[in-house]
Amino acid sequence: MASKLSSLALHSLLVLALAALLNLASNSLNLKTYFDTSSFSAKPTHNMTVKLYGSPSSTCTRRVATVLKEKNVPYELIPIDLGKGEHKKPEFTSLQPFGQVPVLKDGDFTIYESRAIGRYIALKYGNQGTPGLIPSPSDFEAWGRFEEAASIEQNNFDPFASGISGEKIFKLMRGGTTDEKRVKELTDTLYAKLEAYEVILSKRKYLAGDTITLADLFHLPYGTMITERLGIDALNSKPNVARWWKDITSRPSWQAVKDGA
Ligand SMILES: N[C@@H](CCC(=O)N[C@@H](CS)C(=O)NCC(=O)O)C(=O)O
Repeated sequence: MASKLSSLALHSLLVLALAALLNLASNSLNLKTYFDTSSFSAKPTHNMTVKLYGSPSSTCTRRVATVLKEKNVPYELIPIDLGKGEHKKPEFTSLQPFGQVPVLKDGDFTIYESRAIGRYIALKYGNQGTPGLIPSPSDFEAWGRFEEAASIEQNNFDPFASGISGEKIFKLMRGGTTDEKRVKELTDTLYAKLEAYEVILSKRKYLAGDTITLADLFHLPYGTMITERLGIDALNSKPNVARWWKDITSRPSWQAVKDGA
């Protein structure tokens, strides 16, 4: 009788243990809802850490990382392997329909386009880190000057610096060959554009005035790529441009991410 009872107790214990195990498994399945919905992260999102989806070495990812550093915003880099085509997979294109890095997730808010992300960070975290990276939109003149400078970077610098990098680096990575004639045209145009930079920077410390803004920082990734990786010395060829370039490249924010976001 006693042995029957103890085998019953053992059986009940086993049933209870099994139920507990099943409960644990189902809870851990439910926990999935607390995790990032993308397959790139298995880390809980409830700590609200800003997530930067990108490739540590990508220029646009590092453009955003510099701004995060300037604004003292801790972030978690969620690596997207461009070599494996992770940026073209549905998990990623559901965040960035063009299939390009970077993407930033701040709580429930998702944003892409590196310069737009930079503006968002500078405004949202306006009260911390480096002040004045973006002016208040209610200061019309400062705003206008800032947008002018940001537009200069996007239209008079980036197409040439990224174009040269595209020809001399990215094309080769895809198995193509560099079009040297196009590189020469882009390089000549870049030098000519920097004549105008020299005029502007002989009157102001930075592109939008006497304090640094996002417009200056946005130059860093491609400027460094053409200077350090390709040996094109355009940014050191004129005194005021060189002074400005030395200033912005020596910022701790850039030094922290230049070799990897
Ligand atoms: N305008 C976009 C450009 C993004 C972009 O070109 N990202 C590159 C890496 S720097 C990329 O994802 N390249 C892969 C591809 O276009 O397929 C931005 O500023 O965020």
